[in-house]
Amino acid sequence: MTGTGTITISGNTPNPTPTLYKLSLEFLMASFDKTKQNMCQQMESMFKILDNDNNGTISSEEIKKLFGDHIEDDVVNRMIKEVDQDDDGEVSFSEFKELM
Ligand SMILES: [Ca+2]
Ligand SMILES: [Ca+2]
Repeated sequence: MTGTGTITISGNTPNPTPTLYKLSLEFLMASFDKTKQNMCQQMESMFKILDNDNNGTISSEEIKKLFGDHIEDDVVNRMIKEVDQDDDGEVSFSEFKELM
């Protein structure tokens, strides 16, 4: 079989125009903002779950209550120390947010 041996490429290879690129970038940024907002809300509800007595801070007791026997005192204290910026032994919401 002796064909023509040529492969014809239909000339229109789509080139992303700068405008399109900019648009998709803006779209990406917009969806990123939404995700960020979602994450904030998730963190807030997570914080509320952890803050058992609703006093606005998470104490080691509250973390232990949540994890039960699955977590050692040492681990809990280390966790708190890492985020506890004002060194009061408890994690406030602003300290908690720094985790993310
Ligand atoms: Ca609390
Ligand atoms: Ca603190």
